[in-house]
Amino acid sequence: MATKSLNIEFPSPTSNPIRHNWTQEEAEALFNQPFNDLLYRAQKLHRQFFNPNELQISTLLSIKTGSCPEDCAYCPQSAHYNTGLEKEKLISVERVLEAANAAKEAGATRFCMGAAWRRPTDKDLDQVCKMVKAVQNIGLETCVTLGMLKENQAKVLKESGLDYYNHNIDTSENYYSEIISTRTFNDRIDTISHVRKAGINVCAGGIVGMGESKEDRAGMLKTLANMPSHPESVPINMLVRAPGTPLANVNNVDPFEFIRTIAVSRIMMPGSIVRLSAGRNEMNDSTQALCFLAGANSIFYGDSLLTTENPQMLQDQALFDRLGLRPMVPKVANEKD
Ligand code: SAM
Ligand code: DTB
Ligand code: SF4
Repeated sequence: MATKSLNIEFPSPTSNPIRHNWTQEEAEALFNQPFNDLLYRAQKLHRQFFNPNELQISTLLSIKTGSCPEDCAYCPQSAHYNTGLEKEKLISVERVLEAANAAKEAGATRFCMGAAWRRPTDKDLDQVCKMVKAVQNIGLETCVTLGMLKENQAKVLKESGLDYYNHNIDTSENYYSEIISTRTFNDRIDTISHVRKAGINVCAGGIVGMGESKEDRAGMLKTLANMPSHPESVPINMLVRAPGTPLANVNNVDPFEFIRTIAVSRIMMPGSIVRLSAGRNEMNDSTQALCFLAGANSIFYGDSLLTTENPQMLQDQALFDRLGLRPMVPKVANEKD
């Protein structure tokens, strides 16, 4: 196998594949394997941990849109850039419930609510807790992404019954300062630690296609995989190039590099759900199919992400039919009705 020529010792098939001591060199060596070797290895592990024909289905809703004080160079919601976005204050619990019911009807099992905040105030959080309870009550898993959290805020969210908190590291520690100046990489790690400590499932991943190198992609996955516990959910986003942001005209990434990132995520965090997250609208069906072969087993389903477009549901249904993919039933159902 090509791994031999790279002079890197990979664990034998009998050793525990859940590791938290990945080196940068090992992560890079995974990326540098021949494509077919990499996909074969990822798919073999995928089958040890998951049914390869099942997808976890999440739907996203923006509950507070735009005017964000952070300067994330990829983000159409940052107040630092003129992106022509229609801004909106925190929406009502009723509107959230309406969207959650529609998502459930369409087949989603998890409902993710995103707010363009640096961090929520305690008053904001009260409102979000009401949303979490309402969504949980109709039998959907809940996820929120609200920016940085203090330790006690993570506890409050846990008490509301929240299942997942999404907080991405976005890129490698080395490349991070090229992308965001208003919060540090360590701020992000701290928030993720508070979420973990509160007993909420962690959803943490990043973005590919921001001008980063292969080494940066390896570094990002090394940070995620070497956390004391792997994030239960790992969203891998392809940058959606939003007009007006500093990254609006960044070069396209070779789709095979994106697929490699999915495969290396699957190998380094074999028991985690890996989400083929933002960017599907710009991907063809074959690229998406290869992402699923590489170990992606979750998607955002619904016509929009937070502020940008996602594939139409009918188009997704047709793709899943062609590939024989079916929805994954959540392990712990919140079903109350
Ligand atoms: N404001 C909160 C925060 O940043 O923590 C939560 C919402 S923010 C939109 C959640 C994540 O979405 C970001 O960390 C980033 O990884 C991803 N994201 C935002 N804009 C994106 C884009 N244009 N393309 C791909 N991913 C994006
Ligand atoms: C994540 O990793 N991707 C989602 C979610 N977490 C909240 C967000 C994608 C946003 C894409 C740009 C937009 O629609 O605004
Ligand atoms: Fe704000 Fe989140 Fe967008 Fe950064 S990614 S600008 S924190 S909404």
